[in-house]
Amino acid sequence: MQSPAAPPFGDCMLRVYGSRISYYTGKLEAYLRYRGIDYVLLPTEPHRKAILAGAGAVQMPVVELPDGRWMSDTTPILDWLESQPGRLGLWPATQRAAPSILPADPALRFVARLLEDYADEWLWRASMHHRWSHRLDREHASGLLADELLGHLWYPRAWKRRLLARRQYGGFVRGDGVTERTRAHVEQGVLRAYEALEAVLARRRFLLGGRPSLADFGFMGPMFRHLSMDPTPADRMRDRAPRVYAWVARMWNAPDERETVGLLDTIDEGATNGRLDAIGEGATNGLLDAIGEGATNGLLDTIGEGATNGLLDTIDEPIGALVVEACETHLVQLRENARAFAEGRTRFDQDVQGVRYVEVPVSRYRVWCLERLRREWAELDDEARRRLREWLPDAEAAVLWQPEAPARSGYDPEGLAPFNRAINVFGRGVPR
Ligand SMILES: N[C@@H](CCC(=O)N[C@@H](CS)C(=O)NCC(=O)O)C(=O)O
Repeated sequence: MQSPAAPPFGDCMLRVYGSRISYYTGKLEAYLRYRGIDYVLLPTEPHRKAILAGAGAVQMPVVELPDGRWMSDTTPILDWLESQPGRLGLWPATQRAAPSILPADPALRFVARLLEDYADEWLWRASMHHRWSHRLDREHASGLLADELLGHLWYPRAWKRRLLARRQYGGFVRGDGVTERTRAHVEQGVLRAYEALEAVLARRRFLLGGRPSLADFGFMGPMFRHLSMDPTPADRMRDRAPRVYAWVARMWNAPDERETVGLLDTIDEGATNGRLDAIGEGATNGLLDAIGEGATNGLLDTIGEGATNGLLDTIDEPIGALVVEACETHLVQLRENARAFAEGRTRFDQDVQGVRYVEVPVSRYRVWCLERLRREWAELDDEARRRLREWLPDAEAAVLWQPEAPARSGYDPEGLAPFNRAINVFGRGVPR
């Protein structure tokens, strides 16, 4: 079957291959919108050959640059894009002097990286379970994907939907350790994340301050295209985590949110300022809004105008709770996965918060994730480590600083990511 040609690039426009309901595509799109970087979204499947040749692996998203280079993996993609404000014309002029999405404070920067990885790699299982285990959600997602990804194939639509649902449920739900024994824990993991996020968002508009950081973009993976859009978990989110629901919309509306970075500056200019009315969300003026969000919000924004530029410079209680949850779940899985990889196994068992997950698939990519976090830790100064260790639970977090790495991934040894030959998180895409 002939693949349709990708449309020509506009000036400085990225081609993002993915899906409009994909986890990581949503994360990347939120970032591109925030920075005002132009892109066109294309489905992966009709372009499989070109993606394999260009990026090395078919996954969502994969990005083709106007100069012919390919990028994959949202974590290094965001890092690279953040390092390019003045080059290639990708960043619009209005954004070139904008502050980084990484906190200036080293301990907070580490927190941002840890939370991004937790959202990327731990909440993935729960998000797949919510999408593919319930009939309503399965029907919703399989219909959308059949049309979007497989629309160019002549097979009957019902057959495509069945194929997709079986692949996703078999590989990413049953095949990733979601069973009668673990299901409750998988679902509680989302509720625990909601509880922590609700506490954070009661204090400020974004996770680490008055504007989005890397941690916010990480959480857009699970929270946007899955948990706030799939019918069953979206009901649950509206019910249990309305602030998270509102935050998802704020993140998607990020171009406007850029304006709120200087919240106090705007208030200083007086209540007649037009922008302030917009921030005021209705009858309240900007000043009341700022106070209404709690004294700490205004305070953080004030501090933010200095060295930290809108982001926190200390770990507070609600962020600390999220960090503990990430260590108890995600770091345990990273450690056990790495040990199993070192032993040459393809499946392993793990105990997470007292619940046993049996026969989960080993991921080489996640060995690399652990390597990256350990490298970040190794680069911290003593003061940042001391501040972090006040929050990190020793038993689960020691894998970050124990002298011997539990395994070596051998992936991207030259440090070329996101321009290296990519690998999938699992095998050839889906765990087998
Ligand atoms: N680490 C990658 C992960 C990308 C990824 O795994 N995407 C999923 C879909 S959202 C995928 O393509 N899975 C492979 C498959 O289903 O074949 C990233 O951050 O971009």
